[in-house]
Amino acid sequence: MDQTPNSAQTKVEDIKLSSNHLRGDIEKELNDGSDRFSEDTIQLIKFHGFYQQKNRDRTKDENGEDIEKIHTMMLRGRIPGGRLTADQYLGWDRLADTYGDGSFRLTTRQSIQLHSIKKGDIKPVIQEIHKIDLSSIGACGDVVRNVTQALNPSGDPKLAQLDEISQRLSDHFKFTSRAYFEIWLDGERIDSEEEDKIYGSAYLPRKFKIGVTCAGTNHIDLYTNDLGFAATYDTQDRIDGFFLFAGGGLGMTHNKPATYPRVADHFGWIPLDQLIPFSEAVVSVHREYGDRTNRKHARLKYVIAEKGQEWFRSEVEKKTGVKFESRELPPWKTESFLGWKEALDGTYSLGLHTLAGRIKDSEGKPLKTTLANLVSQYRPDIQLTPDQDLILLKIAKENKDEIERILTEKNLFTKSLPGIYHRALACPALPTCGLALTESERVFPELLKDINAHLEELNLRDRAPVIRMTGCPNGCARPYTAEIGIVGQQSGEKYSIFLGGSPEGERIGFLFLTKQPIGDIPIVLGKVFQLWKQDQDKLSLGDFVKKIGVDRLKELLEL
Ligand code: SRM
Ligand code: SF4
Repeated sequence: MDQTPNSAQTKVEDIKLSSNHLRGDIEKELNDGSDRFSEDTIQLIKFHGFYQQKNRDRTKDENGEDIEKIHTMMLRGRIPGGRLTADQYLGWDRLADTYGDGSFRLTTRQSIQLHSIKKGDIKPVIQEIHKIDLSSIGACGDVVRNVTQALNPSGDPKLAQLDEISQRLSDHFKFTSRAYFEIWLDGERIDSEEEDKIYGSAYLPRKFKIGVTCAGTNHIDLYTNDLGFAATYDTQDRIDGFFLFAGGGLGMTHNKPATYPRVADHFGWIPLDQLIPFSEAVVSVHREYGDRTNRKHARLKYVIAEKGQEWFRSEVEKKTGVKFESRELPPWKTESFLGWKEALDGTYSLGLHTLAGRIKDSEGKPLKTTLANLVSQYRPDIQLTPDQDLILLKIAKENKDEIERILTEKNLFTKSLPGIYHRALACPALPTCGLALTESERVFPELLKDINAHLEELNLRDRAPVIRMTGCPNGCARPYTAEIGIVGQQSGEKYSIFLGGSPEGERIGFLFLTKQPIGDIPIVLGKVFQLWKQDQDKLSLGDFVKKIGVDRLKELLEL
């Protein structure tokens, strides 16, 4: 693979190429006694699954003097489809106490993040994760990230076949460098290594995301992925192929129209045996044509948007030697996974809403301890969800009432959760995210409470829209495909509001207002809800906004 350095390329490209297959100086710097890695090494540790961060809250000591920021690490797991055993869940839970800040976080890609790990503790953390048969390999960095997968609360055998599919994709795109095993797991050292057959020595120009689901069900927000597969089934209910989608991605920069969120295009149907060849072809189009001179423009979505769908289709067909088949895509109709569901084998599952995925104990809500106790005692399998929630699976009927009693008593479960909470997401933002312009996760509960008050007042509780919030325009909680997206824009808690995404996530919402102070957001949304309620068509909020358009909406609201 010709991936020689070129002067126009970004520095990250040089760092990858000269890293000796992702080793760089990681090991040397790990033992240098400081709390941080160097700028170059910061780029490489991402491939090993962790980021260097600073706590952006801590600026002064008790005497009011500026304090030097302590660096800590945030580590993310590779957990295809968010599937965990009870022991694996408990492993993460323990790590949060031993090495983290006593909490962990379920992510929007069905993974787990541990924050506040000291540099010197990264190695034991990775070793502990290895002991529970998991890793953090390629959870971040310019490679295929955690593969997401549709949820299966009722043990549906059609959906269960996706376990093998997401695992196969995840394994296939795991980088082959032994660096991870050498550095973190004291694996055997080898003198020379062949370059990665999929990634080459420069890896991808940027991150790459894959999600798998079955046609008609969109828990994974399929259209936001670089590559998405929606399975179809033969007459015996066995997967026989996939609709293939490519070119989704959400990152943008405010006021820079050259950057934009984009939903993936549907390219047609491929048979089951073409899953890996087509995946490789799409990844290699990204590798070959992605812009290595500008990381803000390096995602596959820009290649497809600029070179065109027909160019992309023919490029992929040339690489695979197989043509996409044209088939009609069935409509999306995604069922909620929250609450109790009876599974086909007579056991039960419980979909539990967590609000922004933070698993911690807080006053009056001992979520972390209660979950750990329940998982230890009843040993459910677990599936993490792309909505930052979790599903406890395979609960025996006789334990159902007791589990519900415990969770209800601890204020962790209610059968009457208002609709606005069901699919609400918020990214971590401050204080850990170095890119945050505003708060998100920490202000979200209060904001949702105020927004919900308007819905309740207007009797719209059962028609509540999908709402998501982020602390910057990168889109980690996928605000642009939500019906309401609130996106951090400026310090001082000023946000852009996007409206008009669809409940099933097939389109990008429209920019409605900019630089809105957080306190004004519920008020303005309350006014939007009033207009929506008067509409005779009884559409979802997103479809209503699309129908009348944001400009007309602003006119009607005199904004
Ligand atoms: Fe993200 C960067 C958190 C899903 C788009 N994302 C970051 C970083 C690592 C900040 C950084 O680079 O320093 C954030 C760490 C914050 C912290 O303190 O924990 C971060 N992203 C997250 C998570 C944890 C948000 C969450 O609420 O769960 C999600 C982890 C997913 C996982 O397990 O792998 C997460 N990020 C996403 C998604 C949603 C998705 O993939 O479904 C997106 C939008 C889809 C996409 O990729 O386009 C997303 N994250 C970004 C971007 C913008 C990329 C771009 O194309 O411009 C960045 C910035 C970057 O990469 O430079 C980013
Ligand atoms: Fe950080 Fe922005 Fe992602 Fe939120 S959306 S986690 S603020 S990068």
